[in-house]
Amino acid sequence: MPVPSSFNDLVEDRYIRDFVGWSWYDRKFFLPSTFDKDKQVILLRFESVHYMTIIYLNGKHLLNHTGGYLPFDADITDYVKLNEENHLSVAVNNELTKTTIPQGSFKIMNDSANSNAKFAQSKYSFDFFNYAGIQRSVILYFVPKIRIVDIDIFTKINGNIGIIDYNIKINSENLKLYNLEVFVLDKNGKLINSSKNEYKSSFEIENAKLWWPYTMMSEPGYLYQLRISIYDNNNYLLDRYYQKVGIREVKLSHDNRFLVNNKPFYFRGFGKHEEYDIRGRSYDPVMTIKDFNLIKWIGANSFRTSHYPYSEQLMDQADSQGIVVIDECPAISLNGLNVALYKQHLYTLKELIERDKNRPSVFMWSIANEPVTTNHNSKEYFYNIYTAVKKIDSTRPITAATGFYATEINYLPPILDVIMVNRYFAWYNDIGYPQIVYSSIIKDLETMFKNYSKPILVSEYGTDTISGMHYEPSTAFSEDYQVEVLSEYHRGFDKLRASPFFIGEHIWAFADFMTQQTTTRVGGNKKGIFTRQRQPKSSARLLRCRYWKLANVSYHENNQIGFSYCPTIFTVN
Ligand code: BDP
Repeated sequence: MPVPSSFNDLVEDRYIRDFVGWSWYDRKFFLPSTFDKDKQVILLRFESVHYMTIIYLNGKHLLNHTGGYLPFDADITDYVKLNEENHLSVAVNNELTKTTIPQGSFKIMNDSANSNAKFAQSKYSFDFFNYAGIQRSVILYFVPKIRIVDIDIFTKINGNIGIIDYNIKINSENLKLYNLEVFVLDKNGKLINSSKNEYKSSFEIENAKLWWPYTMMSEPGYLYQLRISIYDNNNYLLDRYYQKVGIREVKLSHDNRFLVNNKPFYFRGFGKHEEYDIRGRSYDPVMTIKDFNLIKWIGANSFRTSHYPYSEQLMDQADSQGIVVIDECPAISLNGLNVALYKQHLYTLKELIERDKNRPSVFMWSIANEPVTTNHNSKEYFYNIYTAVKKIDSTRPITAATGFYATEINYLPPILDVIMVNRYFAWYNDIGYPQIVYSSIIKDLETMFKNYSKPILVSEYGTDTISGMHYEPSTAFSEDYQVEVLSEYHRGFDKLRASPFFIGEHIWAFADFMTQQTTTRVGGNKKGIFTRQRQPKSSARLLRCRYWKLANVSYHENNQIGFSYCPTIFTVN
């Protein structure tokens, strides 16, 4: 099996595609004796293995990890053999249970006619295929024994001054033995500030170039760098790390707007998946760049990592291209809340924040998607999750997506800073009647705001659409129907935009994606604006016209003034 990749779609075998249980990866590698055990350690880093992992090196148990989409590493210095072959074994189990994030189940079933034909059924209530395997890279690397182990960055602005608060940790208690040097470099590597032996301090940068989202400023995603070095007392360089820093501040205003650098920010973009043909949920450098180019082509400024953390390389693109991210943990469709689930949920959130805390593109943490929050015990569960996350990061608003209507009992919204809502008017309700969308979305969101007084973002709306299918008058699944339904939502959004609480619109979904097999899915979920191969459906043109209009930019990459991607209206004389 190649790494990185999901194993499911690589073989012509139904059993392997749908396999649930333990699979094993084996790899031999050679390390030369030039490695210096007194000065260095060897780390083995797994960027993502889905879902449960047990690692053995040379037959010895190294570590266990639970959770599918976040990195973990191990110090293998004392386990490796130098000048010899080493044997790495990775056992991966993709079985989901009531206490995994996300949840699922696995059963041996009787056929429905009771003919004694049995089959193994994996079931989950989330709507994406449970791809598995070593889905992101595995990296073997050397680091110095005394080294930088953690960096926390917080940025603020005060007039034209950009403030970078930092906190650097090294793996030694005896700081007197070392000298720490921190340089602030601009994008071109020019030194603009520095400090000596200050592990926790601040830089003030006059006329700072701020990190702005795409289309909000002509140079979006501006990144400074901290060059952090530790020397021993003989001025010998022990470790150096380059940490990118985008100076920006996000907050909610008293009148419920979302602000970036004190300016209102309106989210326009997508719920996405990180998944592709054949390779499944693997990091793909080619497709990642294609997706970012499409996001920019269409004039979006943001996306949600629905419904799990995406690869670090993809997140790097968001930072450097100025695309805003709502960073979601894999707690999707939680139901039957329990203590073990809570522990795993919080553990996953901690890992996520640990990984992405210094990313300027991450504007909010999404703690769940459509959990069942109609029972009273969900109140305590999510309040505790919220409080724990706030304790770790008080600088970013916390959100979650809810599928409940404004009139239903729902314990989640009062807990959140920002409410995300997933809505399927004229699809899961009243299919075939796009005319109900306009008044339904307005009524629902206005009631929601009346009930909770929080900023609201529509995090999903859409219809399944088979690329190339056309009907006039439009019918469900046709491109025409998707365009019509989206247009009705847009009319509603334009009315809602007059109120500050309505802070954005994310369509479901960026591209078609694979799901488990059900009678409502024809080769996966087809709500994409793009096909799974990233070709536009008719709705992509509609969205391109709308998003660029909303962007309201007075400049454009091609320096066209007064450009528009909306259809030209022909007049007949
Ligand atoms: C929403 C879910 C999303 C699904 C979508 C759909 O959040 O994961 O794919 O519905 O049904 O409720 O297309």
